[in-house]
Amino acid sequence: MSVSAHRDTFVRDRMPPRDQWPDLIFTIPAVQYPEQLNCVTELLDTWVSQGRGDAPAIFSADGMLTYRQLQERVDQVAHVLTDDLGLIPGNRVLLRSPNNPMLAICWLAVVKAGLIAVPTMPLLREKELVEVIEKAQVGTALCDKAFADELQTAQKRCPVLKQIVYCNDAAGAGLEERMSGWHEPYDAAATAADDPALVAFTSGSTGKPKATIHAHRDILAICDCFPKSIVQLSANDICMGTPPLAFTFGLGASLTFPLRVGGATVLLEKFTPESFLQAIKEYRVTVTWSSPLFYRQMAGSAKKLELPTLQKSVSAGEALPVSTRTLWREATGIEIIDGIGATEMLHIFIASAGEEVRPGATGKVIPGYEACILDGNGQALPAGSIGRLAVKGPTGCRYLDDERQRIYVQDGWNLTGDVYLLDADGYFWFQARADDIIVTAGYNVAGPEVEEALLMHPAVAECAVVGAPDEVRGTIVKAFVVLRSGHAGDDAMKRMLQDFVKQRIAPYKYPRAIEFCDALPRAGTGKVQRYRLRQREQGKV
Ligand code: 3UK
Repeated sequence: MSVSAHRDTFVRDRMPPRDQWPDLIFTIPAVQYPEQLNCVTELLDTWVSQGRGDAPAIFSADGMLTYRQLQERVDQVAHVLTDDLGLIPGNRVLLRSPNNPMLAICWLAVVKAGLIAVPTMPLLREKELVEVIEKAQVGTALCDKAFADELQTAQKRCPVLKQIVYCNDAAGAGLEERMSGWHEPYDAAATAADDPALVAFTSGSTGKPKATIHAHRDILAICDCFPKSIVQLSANDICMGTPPLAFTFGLGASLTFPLRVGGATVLLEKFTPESFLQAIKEYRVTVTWSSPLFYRQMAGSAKKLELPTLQKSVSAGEALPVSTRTLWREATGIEIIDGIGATEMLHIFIASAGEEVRPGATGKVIPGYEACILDGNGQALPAGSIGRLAVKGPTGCRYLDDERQRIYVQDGWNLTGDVYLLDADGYFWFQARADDIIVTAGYNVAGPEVEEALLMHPAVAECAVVGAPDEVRGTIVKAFVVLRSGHAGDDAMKRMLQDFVKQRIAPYKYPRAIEFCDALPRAGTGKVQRYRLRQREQGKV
């Protein structure tokens, strides 16, 4: 029996009932853990005690922090949280900041102290912050001064949020001042492996955001699967990514993965495609983590980018179009590692690298996880079929107090909401989110296939394809297209793109309507919000 350290059992008490949990499987040696563990001890303290305290851990605009310096600061913040502010294990702490060293320090301190981190996406506004605070019943927030405004207005509507402590305040007050009073090492809370460490909110395309619960063991399990077997990360690696640490893709990519192997991370508060490329050179980055669109923008029109240290690039969050994969390979020589992950699963569970890559496919299920595709009745389908993606592994979905648990988890499988084709070699080919399948004139059209075809045209910078209501045809395929600069969005361009698509995929899939726009609606994770385009179209009739 494991012994929980949580004296505040709010989150533990709101886990789904055991019979609604997904199966958790620990089949590979890499994910055997003791019943008691604090993941920050494993990610940080072990390196210092093993004599690697002087190795670089975090690079940023403010300079470099070694593992020892990082540990010192983490221990200071942990003291402030529990000894100054009086928090007890199991309390939730909201984190709000751009990606910078202080955010990393705060995340590690919260978890080391046995508290539960509730990171928030930088783009969240007052209304969404209120939802997060109320749902997770957050009493304390650590907030970068630059992000104070929205949180302050949210606090007025949330009596539960008693205290906000600011950091990176030019006035020098706040968290840093409190930290300076602490010099002793901090003993990590003696948490159970399955004590909750993180409540991560989904980007929530529709309805109320969902809060996913992840334990100390889950944090280690994601570090010991994808980054080790597929990326083959090592202590020599320097990682740099675009996703915020509040998005679990970014948490792994830019914090826990590099720390787990004794490597380093570069944390950038702001970047553009150009400045990110510059930073790869400046910090001698070896592995980048980003979204398909950002790789496309970085590849730009340049045929050759001089990035001598860069060895690997990981893409996740959305399907990686073949044309984007090709552009990045032509620019850098690197074959992108595409991977599908989900907030519910914490990180990536299907991916392939190097020689194993099949352009157009996401990849194979990674060691430690199992995946299959199911028909409408929950029966596994044979290779060659298209169905609902189902996955299980050492991590899985546990929503905080949410009816939708029964939708995501069925018969022990996590159902991500994606439609995939599984081929005879075990490769998974993304078709669409189930909600994004367009039914037009009796045919099923997967929007991403039409998008892929459009993206092959050199005039197209980005695009999104949805079903739009049509008086005659019921639903038609409609494309929203952002053109590269120098191209005009006129009728001639529409006809050219329509013909272009017809030549590449079955003609009935071509977009009958095309609308040119300056940008696509995107969530803070970088994902295109197709539902917003759909809603707009439905609002027109
Ligand atoms: C979609 C992909 C095709 C897919 C995430 C890596 O994206 C992450 O989590 P979210 O909860 O969204 C999950 C959904 O996003 N998706 C993600 N990656 C791919 N579709 N190809 C891909 N490579 O619909 C999935 O169900 O925001 C990604 C690591 C951690 C994450 N949380």
